Amino acid sequence: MVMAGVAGLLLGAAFVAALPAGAQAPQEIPLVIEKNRFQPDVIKVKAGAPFVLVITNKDKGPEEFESKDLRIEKIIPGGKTVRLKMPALKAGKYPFVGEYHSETAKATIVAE
Ligand SMILES: [Cu+2]
Repeated sequence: MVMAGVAGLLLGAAFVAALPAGAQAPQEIPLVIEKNRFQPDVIKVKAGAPFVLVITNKDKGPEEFESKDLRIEKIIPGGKTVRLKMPALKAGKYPFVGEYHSETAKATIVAE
């Protein structure tokens, strides 16, 4: 019964592949830009799990989320919310800035 064996394997593979998406949507973490600062300025995430930063810019002007370590640059228009999908990170600290106000807009993602 080779066919049954193959079908069983395929079903098993489909089941396993479907699990991560269905069982665990990536964690959503709110991040606010206000008065040219990030709030909070330390974001703790689980190492090895992708997540979504939900960034709301309460200022009038645009800001740019920029992390050299993560090679991410994303403009957040004034008054808008942008969802930024983040990759699974190894344990460590990942600083980022708001490039347009990098003197004040400084924060860190801590994966642990
Ligand atoms: Cu930039």
